[in-house]
Amino acid sequence: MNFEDIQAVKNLLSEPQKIVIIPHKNPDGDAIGSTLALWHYLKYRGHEATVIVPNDYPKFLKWMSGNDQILNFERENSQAKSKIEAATLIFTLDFNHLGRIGQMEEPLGKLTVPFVMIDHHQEPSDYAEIMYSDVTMSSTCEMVYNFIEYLGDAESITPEMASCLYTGIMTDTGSFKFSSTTAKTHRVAAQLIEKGAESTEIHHRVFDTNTPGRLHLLGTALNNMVILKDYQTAYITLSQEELDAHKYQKGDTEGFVNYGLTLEGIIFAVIFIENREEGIIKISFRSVGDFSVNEFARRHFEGGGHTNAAGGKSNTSLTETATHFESLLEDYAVELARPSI
Ligand SMILES: [Mn+2]
Repeated sequence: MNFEDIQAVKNLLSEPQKIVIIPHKNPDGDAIGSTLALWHYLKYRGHEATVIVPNDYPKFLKWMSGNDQILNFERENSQAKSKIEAATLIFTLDFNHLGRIGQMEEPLGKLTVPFVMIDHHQEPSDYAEIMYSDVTMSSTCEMVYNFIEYLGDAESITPEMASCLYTGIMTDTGSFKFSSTTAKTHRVAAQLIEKGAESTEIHHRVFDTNTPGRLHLLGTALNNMVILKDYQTAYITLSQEELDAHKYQKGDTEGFVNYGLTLEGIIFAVIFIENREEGIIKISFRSVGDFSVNEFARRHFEGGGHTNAAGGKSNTSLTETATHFESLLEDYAVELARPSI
């Protein structure tokens, strides 16, 4: 954030505001952790603040302090709408395009109040008056930590806020292993532990919450894995039938895509998940090294994200999508034949 932006935020926050804080649709650990930490902070600063999520999120994120105060735009629609209409300031966190918030795009598009964006995804659109956008950051939670520090308030970070921020940094860095993890990321994490984040407990709460159904579904996913050695690529398919057979719950397939990358010599991993209700195939892409799944997802599957992690979708069947995907790889033969790190 540059000096002017910091001054502008200080100005905005110098008077009590009615603030709505919004993460992207299908919020993950970074989205929930960053919005709740900022919510605690803004309340501490004397503002009226509300976190409104576009839709529901997995149970393993529902333990964070302030979770019970979050409004779900789908479930508490009229309450959420009136909060949005009354807002004097909007924060959007962990996304950079209003298309990422589903049905909430409509009421937000009508607002004339200032927006503040805090985000680390590529190619931000320009809806926000104040943009703290940095694609080199590990997570929005690391940025919210910086944001509070820029405002001179790092001292005000409570154990609750520290736990929220630690959660998002931990989940968005794949437990501090992705290439976006810097020395600074570790320093921020260390600060958060010093401020009261219980790292062991947070790991346990987020990662050790498997149900038998989820582990069996993982078994099916791994069985379905197709390995394309020539392209150093591995992909997984999961049909709606397979999800139903294992009593699929939201969040159950979280992290499955990463298993492909644990194979020796694999640098590109994908999972295709059928969603019959929405009539689409949801896709997650992961890579190691400089093969950009962001570009791949943008170009072929109506998606995007980061260089090494992106999402997308397809409107054809599961089999057609997988076949189409395989047919695309030829064009990337050179990039996908490079030696991995
Ligand atoms: Mn993030």
